[in-house]
Amino acid sequence: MPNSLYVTLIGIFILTIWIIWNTIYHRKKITVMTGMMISMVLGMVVGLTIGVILGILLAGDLFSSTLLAMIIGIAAGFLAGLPIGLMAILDGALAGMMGGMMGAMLGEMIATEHQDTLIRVMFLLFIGMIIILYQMMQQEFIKSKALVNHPLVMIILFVLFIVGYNQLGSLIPSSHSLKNSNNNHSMSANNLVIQADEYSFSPSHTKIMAGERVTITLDNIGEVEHDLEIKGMITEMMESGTSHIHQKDNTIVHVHSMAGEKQEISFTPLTPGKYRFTCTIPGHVESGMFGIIEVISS
Ligand SMILES: [Cu+2]
Repeated sequence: MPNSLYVTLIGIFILTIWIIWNTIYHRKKITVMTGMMISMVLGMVVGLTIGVILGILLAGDLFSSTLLAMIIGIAAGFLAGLPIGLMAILDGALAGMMGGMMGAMLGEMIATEHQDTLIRVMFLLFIGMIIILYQMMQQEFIKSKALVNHPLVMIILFVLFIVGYNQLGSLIPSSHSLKNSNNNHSMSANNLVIQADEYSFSPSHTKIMAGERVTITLDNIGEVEHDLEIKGMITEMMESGTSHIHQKDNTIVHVHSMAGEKQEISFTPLTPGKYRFTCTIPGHVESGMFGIIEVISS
């Protein structure tokens, strides 16, 4: 797991514990209304944020991500409501459940290229909400005079944190590309075999030379049909080919294989760069059927 993701998860954990601790410590001074507000906000933001992260990490397994996110959201709302009473518990647990469910769904559905940004946005929203919540608690019952509790100081700290946080590297584990860079049988020839199954490509990271004709064989070893599409790569297409090539224009490379079949497509990539390839069968890219093809200048 990347360090930035650890920072995010630890940040969520510490802030949640901080709010819960404050609720326990000041429980005698908290009215039912305030307590309900605290548990509701905390349950909802924890559920949502954790839900989005789990939805992304466990992409393709909406059941587990939803269940886990709901449990964590409910736990946060429950614990924040516990010192106050049953009304706050109910409010917090339900908000946590709803947040977890919605977050997991959003995480599952978001396109791969936006996953990183979404986690960042959710985490910063989380911190923003916690700051507002804490300021509310401060006005209602904490009434601390300490300088760090001043809204302005908190906002400055928050902005400094945003700057630092955005310096951190990618949040998304890149296990796919790491795993497959070892068995790199793609560099060798102009014949590239990419295996497809449910739901991944192997190798998912591959390199080809610009200006050289390449043949990609899509070897579908799975149980359902798959395809491979590269968008945005300027190519010179070959006239001849197998029946399953649906060539739209010279910026789309598309090859389709039924279960257990092999189909190939030949083309000459012209522009160096990194291109994403995906399976366009509905739901497959969301489940992890994508990869990177690098065109290296010769
Ligand atoms: Cu597929």
